[in-house]
Amino acid sequence: MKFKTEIKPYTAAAGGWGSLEATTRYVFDSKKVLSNLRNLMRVNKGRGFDCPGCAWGDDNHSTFSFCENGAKAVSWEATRKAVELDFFAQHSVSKLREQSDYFLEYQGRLTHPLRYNRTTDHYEPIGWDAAYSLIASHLKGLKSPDEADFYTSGRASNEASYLYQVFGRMFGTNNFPDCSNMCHEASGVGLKQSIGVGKGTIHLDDFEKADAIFVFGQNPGTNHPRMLHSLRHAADRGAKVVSFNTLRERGLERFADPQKPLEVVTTKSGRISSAYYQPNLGGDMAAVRGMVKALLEADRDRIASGQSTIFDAEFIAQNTAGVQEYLAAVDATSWEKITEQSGLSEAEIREAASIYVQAERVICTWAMGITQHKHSVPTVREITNLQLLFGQLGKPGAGLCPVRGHSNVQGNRTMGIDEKAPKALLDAMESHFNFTPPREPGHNTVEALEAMLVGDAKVLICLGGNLAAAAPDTLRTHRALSNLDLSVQISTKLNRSHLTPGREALILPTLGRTELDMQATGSQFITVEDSFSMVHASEGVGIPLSPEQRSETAIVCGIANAVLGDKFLDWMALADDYNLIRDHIEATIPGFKDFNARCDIKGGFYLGNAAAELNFNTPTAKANFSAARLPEQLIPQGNQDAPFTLQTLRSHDQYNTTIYGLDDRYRGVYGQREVLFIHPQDLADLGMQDGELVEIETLWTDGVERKVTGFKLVSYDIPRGNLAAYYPETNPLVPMSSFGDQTHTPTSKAIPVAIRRCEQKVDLQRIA
Ligand SMILES: Nc1nc2c(c(=O)[nH]1)N[C@H]1C(S)=C(S)[C@@H](COP(=O)(O)OP(=O)(O)OC[C@H]3O[C@@H](n4cnc5c(=O)[nH]c(N)nc54)[C@H](O)[C@@H]3O)O[C@H]1N2
Ligand SMILES: Nc1nc2c(c(=O)[nH]1)N[C@H]1C(S)=C(S)[C@@H](COP(=O)(O)OP(=O)(O)OC[C@H]3O[C@@H](n4cnc5c(=O)[nH]c(N)nc54)[C@H](O)[C@@H]3O)O[C@H]1N2
Ligand SMILES: [Mo]
Repeated sequence: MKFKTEIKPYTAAAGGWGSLEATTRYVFDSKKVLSNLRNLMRVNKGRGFDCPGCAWGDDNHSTFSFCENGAKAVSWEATRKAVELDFFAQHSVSKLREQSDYFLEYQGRLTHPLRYNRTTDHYEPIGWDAAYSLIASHLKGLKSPDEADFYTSGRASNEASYLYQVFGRMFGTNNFPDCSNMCHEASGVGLKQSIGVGKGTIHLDDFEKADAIFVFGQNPGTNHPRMLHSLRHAADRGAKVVSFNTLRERGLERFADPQKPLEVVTTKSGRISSAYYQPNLGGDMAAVRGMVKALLEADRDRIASGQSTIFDAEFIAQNTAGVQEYLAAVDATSWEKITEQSGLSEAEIREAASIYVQAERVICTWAMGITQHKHSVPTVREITNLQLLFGQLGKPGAGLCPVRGHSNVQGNRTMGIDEKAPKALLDAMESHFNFTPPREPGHNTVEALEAMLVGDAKVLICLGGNLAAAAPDTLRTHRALSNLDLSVQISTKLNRSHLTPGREALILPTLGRTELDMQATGSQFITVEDSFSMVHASEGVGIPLSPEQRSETAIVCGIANAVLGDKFLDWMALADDYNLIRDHIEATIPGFKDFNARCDIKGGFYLGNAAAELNFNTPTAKANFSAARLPEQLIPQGNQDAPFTLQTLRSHDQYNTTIYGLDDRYRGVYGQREVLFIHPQDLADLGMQDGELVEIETLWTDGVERKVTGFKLVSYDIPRGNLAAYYPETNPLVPMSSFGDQTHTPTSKAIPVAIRRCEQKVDLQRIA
């Protein structure tokens, strides 16, 4: 595969022609054009299937209910290309390891269960029953159930993930590491401490009522394209959209709506952000603290001149605890520290504060730019502090909105995929299923990897995902995975995790959400939960490529049955009829009353959110202000003198570790991924030029060398001293021991690094 490489600034708006063109290119590239299109038309409509792209809600207003990146996700899954069995006969695992992630997934869908043969270094076909028996013999042979880890990526349905955790707990462990541990963990932890519930408090239609929307550390143009519609409509009716992002992201600046045919034809684009601030990596807590400081000063001036307070005094008095300690912490934070740490000027921060205070109803959204830092929990809580001061909870058009990643990652948590499950969940499991669940917290993702490294974890089962590429510290992660006795990957496509087998390994090919799931009682649907706590039914339409592929739910039941038999549950009956699983969910998880009946509600049903109704399930029974100090340093620990801080992020042509293509259109990068964005003045100071190749080295405290080479410098609108490069190519640079306080989330947005010129120099085609 050869790609033309160039760097060419993108000048059009996000989401317009370019976007539709790209969508069709992907659809037509894959082999089954017509059924692909039909699939797309049904995404998020009627029963149909839920888009596997992201966790944004459904708006039901658009003619085409899909976005460019949703279309890529669907057609990538719906490909008719299959990895044939002779592929594995031809290629050894060691040989495949030399291939790129793009090459691996490009081979098509996995269609047959496979077992790794260590002697020949090849995967070989195995029958389903033999595969289940192999898993059972390993699990039953463990000294303790805690030697097993059950990983979940966020695509699994409510039904599959619910049974998966029931099985894991009946087996005897709480070891449920998941992708959320690397993603929005800080949102859950921070929000729970502040408002008693770890989820967003708003509905999708609140975007139609907000006067201002503050978007922190998020790139919706690429990662939540349907959110752009909400932002655009809000901007059109005069709401202010304020972005805090270290990079200038095209999708946040301007957006042409592909759902409005006229705009597409004229390429007329609307402005999205009314104001755009570029804080330092990790500088958002200081920026928000500064906004509050400015507002507190303004408030004191008003009070001194006999006017009323700008804060929502009544809300604060009735619903919150700890405001005095918080305001004291604000007073104790100097402007000097705020501007130094945020990288924003006092004038910029005061301007953002004045936009905020002029809005009656404010929504704050955020994603990985907020959650993948050492001090992410206090940052989430600082955003919450600001919202609490103005009573932005419990009213329409206002609230808190962590925008989730994987399409059902929020649902997975609701279903009990949680290594430190709340007591209520374990109690419900115990009384409903009549077994004694383990009570000790289990491994999160980093702890699971550490346990594998030292041999404390011996069996890993992965319900989706690609831990080998998604986890930090790639070399250590690979060593951890290959140290396992058995690694089981339930997957749709070939990926890096299949190439880091333990002593034994299985690949179990599964159906995707877009596909017909036929079981003994007929076609089954599953359910998912979006970022707005809406639960929807989803039913696939595509004909599976192979009769050997099984649904995730059926696979979980097959494994559980092989390990536990029908001692607690008739697993095979559950696999035959998912309605029965939903009955168990209804009996054990709050919010699912009449679950099966409510699956017919068009657009789904709302799970409810106590905090949005001003009921706070915290020890104080109030919403708690957090009086945390700003961190001493933005860089986690290690070498504080590191010349640069690197963030690792997503390009436009990828879904996490799935690489669809090598372009990042909105950032002007084509045909390549090994690029490093840098401020032009930093480039000049280094005596280097655009297009030169560098090696990037992490400066850390443990003496381990972490380096990647051959990254092409690209000057970009980014704060001085900050760098950006794509994930997963830069995962070797993220130390496993660098993670968020209280979350263990790898600090993927704050890696202290140095860069050095490499041998080769490449000329860049730069078109102004
Ligand atoms: N097409 C597509 N859709 C996806 C995904 C995908 O890979 N592809 N992944 C899904 C998943 S799992 C997730 S979690 C989400 C991720 O969605 P995002 O969080 O949007 O993903 P990232 O690419 O990591 O982008 C982080 C953004 O935050 C900014 N940023 C980084 N650090 C900071 C900071 O310290 N402060 C501020 N203010 N900004 C910062 C970056 O410049 C970038 O714009 O998307 C989901 N949707
Ligand atoms: N450096 C750095 N690292 C990061 C991040 C970052 O920003 N920077 N982001 C982190 C974040 S936010 C996340 S969420 C994680 C993502 O971590 P994961 O969720 O583990 O990774 P994915 O790349 O989403 O998983 C892709 C694989 O899932 C399988 N798959 C796809 N669809 C299905 C399905 O329907 N069922 C099953 N069973 N399998 C399926 C395919 O085989 C595919 O290869 O990565 C984290 N890692
Ligand atoms: Mo994520």
